[in-house]
Amino acid sequence: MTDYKKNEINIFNKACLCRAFEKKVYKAVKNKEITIPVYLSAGQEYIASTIATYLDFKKQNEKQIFIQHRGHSTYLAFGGKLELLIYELLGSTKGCANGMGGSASIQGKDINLFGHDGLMGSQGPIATGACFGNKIFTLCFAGDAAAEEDYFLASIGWAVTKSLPIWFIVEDNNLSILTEKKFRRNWEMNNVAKGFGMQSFNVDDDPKALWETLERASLNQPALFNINTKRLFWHAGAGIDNEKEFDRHAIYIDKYKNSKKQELADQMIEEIWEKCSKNL
Ligand SMILES: Cc1ncc(C[n+]2csc(CCOP(=O)(O)OP(=O)(O)O)c2C)c(N)n1
Ligand SMILES: [Mg+2]
Repeated sequence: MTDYKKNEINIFNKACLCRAFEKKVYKAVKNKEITIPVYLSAGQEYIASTIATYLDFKKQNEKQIFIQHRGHSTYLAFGGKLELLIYELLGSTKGCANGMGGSASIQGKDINLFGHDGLMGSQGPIATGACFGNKIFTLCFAGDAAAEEDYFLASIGWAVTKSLPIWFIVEDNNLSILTEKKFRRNWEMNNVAKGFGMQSFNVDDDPKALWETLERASLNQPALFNINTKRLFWHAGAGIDNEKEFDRHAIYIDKYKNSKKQELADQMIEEIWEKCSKNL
């Protein structure tokens, strides 16, 4: 059995948790239990679920993670505490960012995950600077638009110049709010990184393809992964731009339907959510 095959079910389990969470948040926004802006990551969960499972498998335990606004799945897939995220979205001081960060700026102190400040792409120089300072293996997540920012590109240059152990993960949903890449630029991130002399890859968020791509990169060298994905819901809030959007998770729900993992995750989230909301 390949390493990927051994781990596919672990990736699927994480994706079920992420999906269950986002479905619940969607409902909570609709019924106005949540009133702050939320950035749902449903549809994109195989990126974080695959990378987190891969790094667990490789025993790459020491790491620091920098994210941006669409980060619920990243937080959960890397082991962030579920209750703290629920409290955060409900505005409680018990939340992972003391109820002050909201969906856009979640923090994961116990998993070394640093939330975003709101300036698109700022996590590029911040993650690179942190990695330059402490040399801890670093993951820097960014959207396809955030990664376009000049300071983000300069960070890639510095990371490669100093051979830092940092992986840039570009979650390329082909959208900056509603503007597709083709209206914004005629170049691709992986080619820019390659121009800087960095290992770089362009791959879909298919977990097997992504796993095999991760295996080609070195954990102690800088790399950039441009990962093509699709968000299922609006940029912010609970709504659907395009009903016919491809949903990768549906393939795995069907493949593992006997496991009932999604139903179990949905039920678990409902129960924990209910407990948290009565205990703000
Ligand atoms: C410097 C800066 N410019 C513009 C914005 C407004 N803004 C917030 S999110 C966003 C789009 C982000 O797109 P991307 O990085 O691809 O992430 P996605 O929402 O697609 O996951 C924009 C333009 C901002 N926050 N910061
Ligand atoms: Mg985008």
